[in-house]
Amino acid sequence: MKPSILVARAVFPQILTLLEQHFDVTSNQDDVVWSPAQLIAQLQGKQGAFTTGSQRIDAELLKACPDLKICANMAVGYNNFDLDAMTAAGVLATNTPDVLTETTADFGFALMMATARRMAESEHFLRAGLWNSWRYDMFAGSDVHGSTLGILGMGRIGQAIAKRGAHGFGMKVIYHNRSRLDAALEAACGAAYVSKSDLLQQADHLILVLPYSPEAHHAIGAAELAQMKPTATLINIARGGIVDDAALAAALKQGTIAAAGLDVYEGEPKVHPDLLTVPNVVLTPHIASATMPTRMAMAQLAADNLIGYLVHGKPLTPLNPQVVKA
Ligand code: 8YV
Repeated sequence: MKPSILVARAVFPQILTLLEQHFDVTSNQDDVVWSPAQLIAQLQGKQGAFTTGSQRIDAELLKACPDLKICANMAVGYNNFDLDAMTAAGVLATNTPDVLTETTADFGFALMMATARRMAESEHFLRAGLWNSWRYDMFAGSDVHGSTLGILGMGRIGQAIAKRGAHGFGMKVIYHNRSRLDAALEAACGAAYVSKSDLLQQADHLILVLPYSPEAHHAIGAAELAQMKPTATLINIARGGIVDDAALAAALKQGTIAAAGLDVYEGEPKVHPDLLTVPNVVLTPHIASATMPTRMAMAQLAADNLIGYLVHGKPLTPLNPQVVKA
C-alpha cells in the first residue's frame, strides 16, 4: 500500500502528478487556508505533509497526528515548525535551501534599488496624473553604487547579496551575523564583519536576511532605528516580526530613516495600517522567491524530500537528521 500524504496548499500540477506516482495524495488545489483544527483533521492517517510557511506544525498538532513521519516545507525558512517538538515526536522536518538563494538575492537587491530610488512612490505620483513638470529635486533618492551596504544575517542569501553589492555596484559591504565567516568567504563576498551597532550606524542601505527565531524578534525596533542614518534605507526580506512594524512606521513618518522596502510583515498577510499610509515605503507581498523556475525548484525539492524519506528512507535536505533511522 502506498503511503498517504497531504499537500496542504495548491501546488504545480506536475508536482502533484509526481507525488501521485508514489503516494495516495490528498491535495488542497482550491488553496483553502485551513485553521489549525482543520489542518489536524486533514492530516489524520497521513504519513507525510507537503507544507508551506502558512502551516504551523507544533506539539499540539503532532500529538493529534500520530501517523505523521515527515513535514516537507516548500520554503527555506522554517519558523512555522517547532523543530524541537518535531524531533521529540520523531517527525522529520525538511526545507528547500540553495534552490532559491540567487532569486531571493536578486529580489533583495531590486527592493533596495526601488526603495533608494523611490520607484514606487514616483510611479504612484505619475499614475495619479500629478506629473506636470520637471523639478531639480523631484523624487531625488539616494545612490546605491558606491554606498555602504549593511547585511544583517550572513547565510547563503546574505552572501549572494554581498557579492552583488561588492562586485557589481562597487559598494562597501559590512555585515553582522551570529558567527563570523571565515576569511576566504569574507574575501569572496567582499564583506567585512562589524558589530551590530556599527552596522546600524554605518549602513546607507541595511538589508535583513536573518532567519526568524525568538531571539531575533524585533531585532530592529525604535532603539535600533534611532541609531541609523537619517538618509538610510531599511530592507526586510527575512521574516515578519524581525522588525517592529509600528516602530518602523513611526520612524518613517518622523524621518528617523529615509525609506524602507518590505516584503514580509508581522502577522502577514495583514499589514500594519500605519505602513499603508506612509509614502516612503515600498511594500511587496512576500514574493522574494517568486519566479516560476525557482518556485518549481522549491516544490520539486519538497516533493523529493517526501519521496526520498517515505519511499527510500533518505531525505535530501533534513533539518533534524537525528530522526532518520540509520
Ligand atoms: C516562501 C520564504 O515563498 O523560503 C522561504 O523561507 O519565505 C518564501 O520563499 C514562503 O515561505 C512560502 O512557503
